[in-house]
Amino acid sequence: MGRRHCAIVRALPENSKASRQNLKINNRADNLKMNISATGPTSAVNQAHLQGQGLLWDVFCRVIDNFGDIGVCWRLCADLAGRGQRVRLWLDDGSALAWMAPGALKGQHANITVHPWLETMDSQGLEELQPANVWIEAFGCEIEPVFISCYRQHTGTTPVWINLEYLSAEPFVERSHTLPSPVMSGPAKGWTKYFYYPGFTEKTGGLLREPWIKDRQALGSEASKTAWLQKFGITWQGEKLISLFCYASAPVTALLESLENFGEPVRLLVTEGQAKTAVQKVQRERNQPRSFDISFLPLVSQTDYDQLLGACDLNFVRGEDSLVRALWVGKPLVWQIYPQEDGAHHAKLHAFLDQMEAPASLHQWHQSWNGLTRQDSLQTLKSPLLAEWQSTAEAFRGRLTSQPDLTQQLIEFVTDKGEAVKKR
Ligand code: TRH
Repeated sequence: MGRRHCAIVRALPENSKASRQNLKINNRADNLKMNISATGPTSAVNQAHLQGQGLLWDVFCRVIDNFGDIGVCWRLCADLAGRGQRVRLWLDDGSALAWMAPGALKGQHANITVHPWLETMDSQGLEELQPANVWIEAFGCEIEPVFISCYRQHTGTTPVWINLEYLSAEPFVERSHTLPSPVMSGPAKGWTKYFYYPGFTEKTGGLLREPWIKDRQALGSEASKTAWLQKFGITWQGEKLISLFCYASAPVTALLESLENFGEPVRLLVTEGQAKTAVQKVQRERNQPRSFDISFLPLVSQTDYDQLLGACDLNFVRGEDSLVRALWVGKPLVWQIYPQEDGAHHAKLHAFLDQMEAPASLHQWHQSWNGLTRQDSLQTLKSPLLAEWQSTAEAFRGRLTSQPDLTQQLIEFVTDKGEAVKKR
C-alpha cells in the first residue's frame, strides 16, 4: 500500500494482455483529422464554441491499483457526457471498467469512447484524431510527449489542460485549487496546466455529483431495497443492512464481534475482493455460526454499488469514490482511508472528520477502523449510535449539495480559460 498521491508515474504495462483484450474500442467518432485549419492563436475551447458544439474532452487515466482511479475517471466522463460534452477516455487497463460500467468498452454509452493508452503513442494514428478542446490528466498521470507533439504540430490551438488531483479536506486544497503550472520544457513548452482539486468547500473544485442527486430525497425506499436485494438472491426481512467495502488491513474481526452484540437482526453485505477475503478468513478461523447474516456480493456496476449504499443503514467505504457516493445517500458511514507509507493519511482523515462535523463517537470509530487507536470503540455499534451518525450524515449531505458540483465547475472553468486564451 501507499502509492503516490501526487505526480508519480508507474512503468507502462505496455502490451498488457488485459489492456489489449479489454480495449477493443470503437474509433468511429474520431475520424476527423487533427490537421484542422488553423485560424490563428485561438483556443481549442473557443473553436468548439464557435461551432456550437459541446466540448471534446480527452481524459487520461493510468490504473495504479484498486478501483479508484478508473472509478473516479468513469464517473467524471459519464457526468460530462450527461451534460452534452463529448469525451474520450484514454486508459491503460480497462479490466475493471468491464464490470463497473457495462458496455463502456464497447462504446455503448452516448458521447463517450474508451481508447487504449497505447494509441496515445501512435503518431500515425494520432494524425487522424480530432483534436480535443480539453485535456484532463487524472491523478498525476502524464500525457505521452508524442501525443502532445502531434497536437501542437497539426493544430493551431491550445487545449485547456487540467491536472485533476486527489480528494482531500486539508487546507492546502483551497490554496492550490486552479493554480497555473507553466510547462517549462518538452513539446508543450510555453503552455499552462491548471491544478484542479476536488474538495468539500466552496473554494475547491467540489465533488462529482450528477444533477439528479441533489433532488433525490428518498434513496433506498423499502420497495427498491427489496427488489435490489432480490437481484442478488437475498430476501430482505427488515433486518438492518450494513455494507462492507474495505482494505485487507481493516479490523474485520472486531467488526464481526461487535455485530454479534448489535441487539437487532443484522445483515452484513460484503463486497467482492479484499473485504470478502478478510471476512471469509475470520469465518474460517471462528468455525461456528454467527448470530447475524452475512451475504457476499459479486463485483457489481457503479449503478448497483450506489443502490447498495442507498439500501444500507450503515456503509463501510474506502478510498475516494465510494466515500463520495456514501455521502450522497446521506446514511451513516465509516471511511477507511487509503493508507500512505509516510502516515500522511492521518491528517487527511482528521481533516475530513472535522469538515463533516463528526461527533466524538464517529471520530473514535474512524480512528479504530483506520488503525490509529486500539479497537475498543468498535464494540459499541448499536442502533442509537447509528441514529446519531445519521443526523451528521444528513446535515453534511445538505451542506455539500448546496455547493456547486465538480463537473459544473470544471465546465465553467474550462470555458473561462478558453476565453482567456482567445484574448491573448
Ligand atoms: O478502490 P479504492 O480503494 O480506490 C482507491 C482510492 O481511490 C484512492 O484514493 C486511490 O489512491 C487508490 O484507489 C489507488 O476505492 P474507491 O475510490 O472507492 O473506488 C472504488 C470504485 O469501485 C468506486 O467507483 C465504486 C466501485 N465499485 C463498484 O462499482 N462495484 C463494486 O462492487 C465495488 C466493490 C466497487
